Amino acid sequence: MVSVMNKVADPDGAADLYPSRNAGKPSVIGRADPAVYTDPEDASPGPLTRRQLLDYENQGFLVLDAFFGPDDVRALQEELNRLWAGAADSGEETVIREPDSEVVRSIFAVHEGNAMFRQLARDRRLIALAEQLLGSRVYIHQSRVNYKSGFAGKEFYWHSDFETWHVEDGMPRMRAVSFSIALSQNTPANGPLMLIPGSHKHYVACPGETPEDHHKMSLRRQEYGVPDRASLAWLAEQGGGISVSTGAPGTLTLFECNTMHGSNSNISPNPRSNVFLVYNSVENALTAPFGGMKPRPGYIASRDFTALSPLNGP
Ligand code: 6CS
Ligand code: FE
Repeated sequence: MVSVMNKVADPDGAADLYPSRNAGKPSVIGRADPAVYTDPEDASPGPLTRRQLLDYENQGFLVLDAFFGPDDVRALQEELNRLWAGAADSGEETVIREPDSEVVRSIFAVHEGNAMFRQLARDRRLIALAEQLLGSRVYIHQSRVNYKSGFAGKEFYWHSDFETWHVEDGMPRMRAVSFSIALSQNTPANGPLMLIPGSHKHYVACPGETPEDHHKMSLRRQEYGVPDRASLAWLAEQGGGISVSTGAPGTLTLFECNTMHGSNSNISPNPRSNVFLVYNSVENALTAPFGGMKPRPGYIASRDFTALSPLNGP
């Protein structure tokens, strides 16, 4: 099943270790990067314990319950609701609507357009976590609020974020991490994040070509850059199944940029709202898209690589 593709040079001449969407058939490529860029045996302690670092390296994700307290959660939920109300009739490109309705699905670049989420992205604890995992200073590659409304919130089909960020944004290596902060109850019934343990160790090269201005469709319903069913079945078998990230508001789920994940449609009455912050290493700054297309807009893939300094806390 696993076949290693030839390495293909990218537009800048550096070897493309992770070619995808450039051949008819799908394939699974071995990962060439660590998940944790600091040595778990390193004596200088960081927010994550040696055990947690080893679990993240092996699983490709970690779930930290009650990471944010009730006061923080309430403030973020009120801000989320304010953003939602303001987006209803908005024509902003950062507002993404469901594929078959005008219901708001996501709002991108909240770390730039909103003071509270800008501060959240610079939370000292989050930056310390990202720097420990990525072994360097970090910046925000992408932020978004996903609403997954009751009854109307549609699925996010299985995908590796890195596959898209590599092909369409020019992210060279696997040295980024997504932080998903639950701002509603995430239950088995309202379309929670599903992850395949260990899937980050394999890179699934996807079939097909990337359409022009793909993001105008993919952020509503992604149909390119999605793995084939045989590769997905193989990953799930290798990983021992599928994990579901549930938890109360304030739960923090950290998942590696290449961890295969997705979520089902929400047919429950209750929304599944999360804010996502993607931290990339400043040593992994975007280059030209490896797929050869023009770069996606900055509200989806930031090209401000300035290292973040923490804003709050001791
Ligand atoms: O294309 C992207 O960058 C976005 N698409 C998905 C399904 N996950 C990552 C990100 O939000
Ligand atoms: Fe994703």
